[in-house]
Amino acid sequence: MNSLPLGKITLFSDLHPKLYPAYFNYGTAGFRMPGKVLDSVLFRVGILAGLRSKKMDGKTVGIMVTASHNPETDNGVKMVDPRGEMLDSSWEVYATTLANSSTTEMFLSTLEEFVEAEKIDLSKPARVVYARDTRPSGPALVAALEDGFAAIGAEARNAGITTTPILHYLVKAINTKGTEECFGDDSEHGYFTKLSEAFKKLLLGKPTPSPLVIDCANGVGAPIAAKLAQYLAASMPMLLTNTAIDNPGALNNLCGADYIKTTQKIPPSLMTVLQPGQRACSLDGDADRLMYYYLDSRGQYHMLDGDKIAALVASFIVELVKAAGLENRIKIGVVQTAYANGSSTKYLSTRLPVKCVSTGVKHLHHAAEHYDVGIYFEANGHGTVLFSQQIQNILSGCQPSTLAQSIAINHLINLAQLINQTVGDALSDMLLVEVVLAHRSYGCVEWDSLYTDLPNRLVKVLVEDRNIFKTEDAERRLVSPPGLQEKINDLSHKYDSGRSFVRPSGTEDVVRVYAEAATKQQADELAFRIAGVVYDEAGGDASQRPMEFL
Ligand code: NG1
Ligand code: ZN
Repeated sequence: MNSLPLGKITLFSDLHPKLYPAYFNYGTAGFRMPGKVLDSVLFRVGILAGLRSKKMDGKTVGIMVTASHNPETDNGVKMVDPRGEMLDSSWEVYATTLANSSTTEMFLSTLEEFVEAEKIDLSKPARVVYARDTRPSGPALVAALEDGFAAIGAEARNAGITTTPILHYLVKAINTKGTEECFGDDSEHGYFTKLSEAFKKLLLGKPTPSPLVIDCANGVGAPIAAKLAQYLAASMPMLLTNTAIDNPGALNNLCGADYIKTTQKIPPSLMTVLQPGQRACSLDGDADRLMYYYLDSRGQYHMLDGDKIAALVASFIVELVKAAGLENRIKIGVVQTAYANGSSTKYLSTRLPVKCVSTGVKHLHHAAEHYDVGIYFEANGHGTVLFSQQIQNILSGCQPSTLAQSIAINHLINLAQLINQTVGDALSDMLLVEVVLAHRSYGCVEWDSLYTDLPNRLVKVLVEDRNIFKTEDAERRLVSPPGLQEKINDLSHKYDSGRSFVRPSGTEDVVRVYAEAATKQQADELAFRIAGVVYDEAGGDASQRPMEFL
């Protein structure tokens, strides 16, 4: 087939008309909107994924139907490139244009222009693998996606209900099958086997961890963590909570990683479950984010976020590389965003190079690829560690001269297996944390004491047009509206250790204000004062002005 099957696409497209005037934008998290408006978008993404596969010489492309930590009524879709990574940004623009064509006719002509511009060889095969989370709107959206596959003639594999990171794993496993870079068996069984075997090897000779409470956000993490528990058996005792995937409205509601990070509170459902000193963690709705927390002996809540995970993991890897005698051959680095707590940046910078990039996983991932071992975590708990192929080859070919070196090298090899290097993976990251805690003989308190977080506050501001906000320097400075950054600086300087920045969200129609300062009261005050200034500059309806919270 050397031209688009226009007749077939028309027939199917008429079944999935664009009914809503909404503007669809393929942002940092793909398309994300109320589930009910997404039918036409899913159909078109099905076609686009087929074309992406053709463009990539018939390699398998992934599609995940999820809205992550958003409320249950939202849904979304994102594409995964053949190496298991996020869709190439140049295609995000095409996705947006195709999703917004108002009629089948316009959709077809845009599609034809796009095939021409990208010089897509339509005779190539199209292969896709797709999955969804547990949202009630998922089945209908998947049906629309499947119509897209049928319209373009893609060979489609349904991975069922699974986590975003497992879908990324499958994409990479399928595309590396039978090659030197084989990522693992291309099945959920392959994923669980890879993780659980590496975990057991890394814990050999260490005491079994005490039971870990896992808040599954009433989402897809629940059935998947339950399966993982079977593979890990007695090596990792887990207490799964918030597993009610069939309870309407329960997903991400008063629980989950985003609730933990944004409210800085323990989920109410864990109040009676969690014992002082016991480790707990929360996944988000598609299980790619992870937050840890605990109650101290006085019953006070402490959060161990993505920054604390980065600090724990980075210092462990630095030590292993030294113990392996490879510190001159392996360049390790950490990547953060402006949301990283100032104390974490200080802690990490004394140990290894730290780079700050714009918000969004793709920026972190790409920056981490510049190191031999690149560690990246967003404060919100999304992150992973990348080991370059060259380093993995060096590790497996290494001739250690001492027993200590040999042990350290084996640990590094097993870590590279344990970590889902395609994308942040709450379950893989959780096992990583447990490994480091076991090796260090740390409980939560010792881990928490690596450094003390600066109190911080994140505030959303509803403005008329968030597009007038433009930033530079990894989103740490506003260049537009003019003069606003100076006001932010003046206010920040009034507070001890004050730091603040303002940027437009990539996933919500809001502007975000982040502030940190020496005390909680100061951080709150700074955030709300800046939110007020932002609102006065660009807001609309006065009832939406952020209220002072002191
Ligand atoms: P936006 O809405 O652009 O702030 C949010 C998160 C990001 C990232 C994306 C993608 C914060 C402050 N922002 O982006 O870190 O995770 O969603 O899901 O947490
Ligand atoms: Zn997520």
